[in-house]
Amino acid sequence: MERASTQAEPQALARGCPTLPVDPFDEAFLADPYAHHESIRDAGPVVWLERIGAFGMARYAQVQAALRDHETYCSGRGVGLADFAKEEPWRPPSLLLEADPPLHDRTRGLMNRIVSLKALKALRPTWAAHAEALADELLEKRRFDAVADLGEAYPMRVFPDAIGVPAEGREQLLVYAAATFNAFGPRNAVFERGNAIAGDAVAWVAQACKRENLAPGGWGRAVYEAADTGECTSEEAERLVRSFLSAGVDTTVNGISHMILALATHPDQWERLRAEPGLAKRAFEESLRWDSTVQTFFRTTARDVTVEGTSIPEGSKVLLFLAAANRDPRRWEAPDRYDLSRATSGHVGFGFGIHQCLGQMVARFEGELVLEALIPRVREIRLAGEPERRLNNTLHAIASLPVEIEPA
Ligand code: 8QM
Repeated sequence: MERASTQAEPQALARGCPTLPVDPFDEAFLADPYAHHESIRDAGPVVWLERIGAFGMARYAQVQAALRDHETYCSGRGVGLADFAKEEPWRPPSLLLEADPPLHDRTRGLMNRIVSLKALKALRPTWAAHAEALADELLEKRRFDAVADLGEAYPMRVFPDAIGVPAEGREQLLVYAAATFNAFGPRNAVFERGNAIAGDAVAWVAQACKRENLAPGGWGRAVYEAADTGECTSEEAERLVRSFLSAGVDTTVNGISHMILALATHPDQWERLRAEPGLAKRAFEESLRWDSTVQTFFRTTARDVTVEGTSIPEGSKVLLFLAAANRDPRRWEAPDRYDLSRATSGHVGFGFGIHQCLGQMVARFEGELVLEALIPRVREIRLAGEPERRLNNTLHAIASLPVEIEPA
């Protein structure tokens, strides 16, 4: 096997930082990003990625500092490779993810009130019952695909109903999300493959975001109710509902799938979790640190900035390797180990700063409820075949994960 570090050897210091020839969106990289992270982290605190024409940061300290400094590292020019100041966005920009204050703070404030702890607590009994029913079905099967039958099945049973989207055609949410997350990368073959089949999904999502198609009592309708009180316009409400549908599915699908992968490949940790079910929260959190679903996001510099001696001019794209930061040995001890003893706080799997994941409580609820259903029922989880990857420009995604479980 060719060593990733050979490929990423620094070539020059033209910009005051190492230039790397590695393309973080080519298929070899996307198939196994963790094989490449070390060479990027070790090259320096800032690198120039000549293949994509962007700076990169892969160490925890710099990634976290950039996320914290939203004035220097803005989001309004896009969090993908495309600079919205120069290029047409793939879709009308998100009013949350691809917005800066003051717009961002207004939209974020109203969305935070909808996705409140109180709202989640109201859903908890239903979501717990779904998790338990699903766990019983999986025990009947014994052998199943932890992606299709659990990672996808669970969020698809609970999340679209919480938003209130139509039942017919919901599978389009997965197609839409894959295309959306690909669009943060370059227009490479991975993007083109997803985009070629996304037309129907884009149209379905656009319809699902309309007020008349959203069920009363759901979070979708609640956004329009905020429009009624003047907190946003109804056009903004439509696009904010789109944010729920963009961000809420493929992320939790792969988060739950990776959590199962972590536990299936670390049987000692599953045993410990069964002995100490109170560790369920940490088990999910550590799985996000260990394998971060959202691998990367870009920022754009809103002014000239110097980082550890490297001058980054205004208008530069900077690729933040969240997943590499979450395994930076400068920050984490034995970072490649999935370890329930670890203090996971500070991981950047949900980002950091003002854009930190709006749905993080939803994701945690889902992850924990799945675990709480499995822990008392399942003695052992083991791989029953090779996991298959699904390449995506932003997400670390799994296409299938064959597992076998033993009843408790
Ligand atoms: C990623 O459309 C949006 O607002 C949006 C899309 C994707 C995400 C967040 C927001 C981080 C999960």
